[in-house]
Amino acid sequence: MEYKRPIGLDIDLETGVIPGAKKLVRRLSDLKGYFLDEEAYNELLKEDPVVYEVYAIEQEEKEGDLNFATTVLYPGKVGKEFFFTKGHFHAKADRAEIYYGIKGKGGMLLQTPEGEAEWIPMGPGTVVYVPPYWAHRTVNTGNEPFIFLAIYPSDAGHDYGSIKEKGFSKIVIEEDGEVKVVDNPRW
Ligand code: S6P
Ligand code: ZN
Repeated sequence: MEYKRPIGLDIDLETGVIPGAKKLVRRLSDLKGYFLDEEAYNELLKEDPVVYEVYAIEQEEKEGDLNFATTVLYPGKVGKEFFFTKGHFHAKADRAEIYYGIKGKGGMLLQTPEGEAEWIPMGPGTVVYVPPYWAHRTVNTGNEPFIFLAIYPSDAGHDYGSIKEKGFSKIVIEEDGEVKVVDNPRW
């Protein structure tokens, strides 16, 4: 049997960069239809800022193997809503995941297929267990990049469809200078 080689890498804890990783960039224009305030979205689209970057070390989609990736989620808002990642179920919906907070401040919105949502605040050192079947989206509620590591089965895949259409049942906004998790009026 031919064995794969082990990997040991140092994540840059200031920037979130994983050396040799595949880099993915998501700009505001990649998130069309995701934010509630369309006027604010179109205004900010003139600048089309980078909302987040992902640095991933991925294996073939085989049962038993693991991928890992850092995400650098930039600070910002569209109207009252904080910048977030698209959010997804796993294509193999029963695949779980672990997140680990590295830098900055934010949190994770999780949601069952029936729409029951949960919010978990995250900072450096926070570990979050994403159970099978829960969709997950991270949100930057701070003023600096929110950086975290995700470790997930290499055959998990991404299912963006239903979140793109309906979003989460909760949204994370700034109101009166406070971070609030409130019902999504469009849900
Ligand atoms: C993969 C894991 C993360 C996200 C990344 C970007 O299962 O959950 O690496 O892919 O945070 O989020 P999204 O929702 O655009 O894939
Ligand atoms: Zn995931």
